[in-house]
Amino acid sequence: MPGIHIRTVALTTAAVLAAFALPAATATASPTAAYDDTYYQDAEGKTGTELKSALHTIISDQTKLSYDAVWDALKATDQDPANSSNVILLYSGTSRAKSANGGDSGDWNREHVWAKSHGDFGTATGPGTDLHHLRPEDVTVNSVRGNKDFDAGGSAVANGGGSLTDSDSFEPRDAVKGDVARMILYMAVRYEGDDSFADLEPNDSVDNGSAPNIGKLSVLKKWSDEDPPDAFEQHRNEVIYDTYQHNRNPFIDHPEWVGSIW
Ligand SMILES: [Ca+2]
Ligand SMILES: [Ca+2]
Repeated sequence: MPGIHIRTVALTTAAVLAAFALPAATATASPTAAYDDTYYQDAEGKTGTELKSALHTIISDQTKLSYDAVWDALKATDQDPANSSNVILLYSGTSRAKSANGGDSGDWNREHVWAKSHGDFGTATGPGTDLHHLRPEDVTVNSVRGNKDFDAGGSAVANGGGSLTDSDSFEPRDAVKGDVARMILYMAVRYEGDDSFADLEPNDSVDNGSAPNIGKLSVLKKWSDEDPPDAFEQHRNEVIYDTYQHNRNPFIDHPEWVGSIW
């Protein structure tokens, strides 16, 4: 009965592969679960506005950087895993020399994913220097994004790595859509109007102007689902926590909290 024998072997191989796949997935989640009984202790068991409030208290305990100190911090948080002399540019996705930081064409500069005009917080120590939403980006691409809200659609951004834009919105390349969503939602929880800066909140608009809001929330939630945290995003959360601000982005550790709060 050779036919049956071969089928049995095939099934066994599939079962072995499945058995390997499950522990691997669990292992990926374990580094952040390590913080549940310590860092996130006061958020445990909470949902909705209670969870948001508990997380606000937890992540507001942080070291704050000067805007000048952000340059060197980004060289560490966004270092190219394949080349320690370079950083990875958020929207472009390309690797560029750390030493090419500046304001000229061909340089990279400090992109505020929560555009600083939305709430007018500028670059004073506070939301404008918070590493959890600051990323290296090509000077020209950064300028194309400007202070636009996030939404799907538009035409290709030159050197934007697949990012799109139209007159009132910007769509990042697929690989960082979730990163962008989780950075925006971190800002919403961290800044609640109680430390001399505006209460930052997402909404479902693309014409927010200087209001302390960023859209579109429904699109950001979708992006967070479609692009879960990867090793690069988790690593930068770790570097910010260990070395610089000593606070964490809860949505990188627990992406399911996005749906619980919003
Ligand atoms: Ca990603
Ligand atoms: Ca807020």
